Amino acid sequence: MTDTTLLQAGDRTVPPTADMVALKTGLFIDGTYGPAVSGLCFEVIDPANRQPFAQVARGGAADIDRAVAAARRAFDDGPWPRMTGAERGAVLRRMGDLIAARRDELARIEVRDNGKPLPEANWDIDDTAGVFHFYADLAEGLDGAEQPIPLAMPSFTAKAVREPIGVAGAIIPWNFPMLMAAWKVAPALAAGCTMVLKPSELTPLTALELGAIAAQAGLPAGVLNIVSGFGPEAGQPLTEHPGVDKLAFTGSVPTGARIMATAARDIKAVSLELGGKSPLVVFADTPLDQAVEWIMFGIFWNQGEVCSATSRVLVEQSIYEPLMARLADEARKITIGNGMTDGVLLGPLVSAEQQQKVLAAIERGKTEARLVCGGGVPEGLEDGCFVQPTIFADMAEDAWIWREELFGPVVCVKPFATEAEAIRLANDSRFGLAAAVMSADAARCDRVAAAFRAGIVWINCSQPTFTEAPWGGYKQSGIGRELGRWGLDNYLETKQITRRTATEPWGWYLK
Ligand code: TXE
Repeated sequence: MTDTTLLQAGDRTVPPTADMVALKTGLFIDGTYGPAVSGLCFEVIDPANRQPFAQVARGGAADIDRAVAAARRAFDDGPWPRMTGAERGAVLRRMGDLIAARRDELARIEVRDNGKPLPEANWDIDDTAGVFHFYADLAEGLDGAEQPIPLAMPSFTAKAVREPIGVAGAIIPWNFPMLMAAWKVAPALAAGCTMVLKPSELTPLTALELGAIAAQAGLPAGVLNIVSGFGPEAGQPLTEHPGVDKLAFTGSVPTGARIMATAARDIKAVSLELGGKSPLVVFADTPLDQAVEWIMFGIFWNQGEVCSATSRVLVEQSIYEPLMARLADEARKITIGNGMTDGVLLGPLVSAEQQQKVLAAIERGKTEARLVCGGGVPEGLEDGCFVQPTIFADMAEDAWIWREELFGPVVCVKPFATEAEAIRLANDSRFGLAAAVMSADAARCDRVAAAFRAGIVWINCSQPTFTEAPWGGYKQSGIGRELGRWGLDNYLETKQITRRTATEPWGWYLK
């Protein structure tokens, strides 16, 4: 153990240290923190040194029952869905303000929990606050947003109104722990829903802290409930629970498929944000520096643990070798280390399991592609879950390494001869989350962007993500869109209200 003592989960059980604040580590149900019904906890591990640094309550089916009951009461009888959008917006705005005010401490928790470099964790927390502020505005916009519907038949009028869908169950991954919580919590609350949130067992701390932030901002008890725990123990009962009206999930394709199948039993609404193997197409007229910069950002940012990472790079034949040489040169220079250390650009992967998964994938890749650089654990960093920035080239179109999501700092590079070939290779994937194109020719960029079968397209960049814009995938990358006004739609039902305005008898049965 390093600098903290393991303690029982409950209220503020991890004491402050030099680089961390006190944390909430109990389940947040009906407005208060407390232990799991079983009394069990699990350890949270710092992937930079594989040491446990916190114990968190291990929620199970009984805790999900309590949390859903609280959310159900808050939805069926509580004030939240009945408030005006402006009133809800004011609470969301305060949540955003409180997150922004605690940016440094929350970012440091994120580094310990996930491994990412501190400057990237700072972005995450800034974005998290921004998401709450954005949906605060959209909540206000819901007031008076009913739509009159012109009808062909006289003596009837109709309107469409938007209403919260009910109790939402949200299950999130570990790559952007607090931001992924915000992507689901903020629009759900803006819409007037109540929620049970299950963070990833690998990174539960900042999401649990959202409970304290919500309470401080004046969110009524029971509106947001947070149950930390493992997928089969806490996630599965949440997806099966008859008291839940809607499921929102971000994570792997197999888990997403299981959630969809479970939701089908009682026809719950589902939105899924799943994996990707996104292409970045680089034409020869792209300035080399820019190409190298965005290729690197597209795959090494957040250790490549990004659903939209551009992990397949297609390079026009004439610049293939020079670009590869430059890329390898720059990749070797990346500073790897503990995310807390100044100047580090690549932290550890989230867990020993993820590290092993990526290292095993690299070994398989070595049998079907040329390893250009990286390919192992960086020297001197064997204590943490680190993987070198890794580049593969010259693989076949059907190579496993070219087709499967790895979720690590591993990029595959392939040449192409024509625009048509680039588009064909880019779209030849079961995924369709993101795609990017780089060229000095704007018309060509537009053509390629239109041809991509993906939900997110970047031109002359890769990865910039904006709260205002829709986010989600085609094909096996998911269903539905998060962020922007589309994110709000996930949590709204549409009701038509039709009124007969004539007063004379209808005269169908009663002539
Ligand atoms: O994902 P899971 P894991 C991909 C990435 C990664 C792989 C495995 O390729 O290597 O998935 O990661 C909860 N019922 N992505 O195992 O299992 C789980 O507790 C209900 C892509 O972490 O999908 C966690 O909260 N919930 C991705 C969440 O699902 C269950 C981000 C995600 O875990 C459950 C993360 C069940 N039966 C991984 N089983 C992206 N799209 O951004 C697990 N969970």
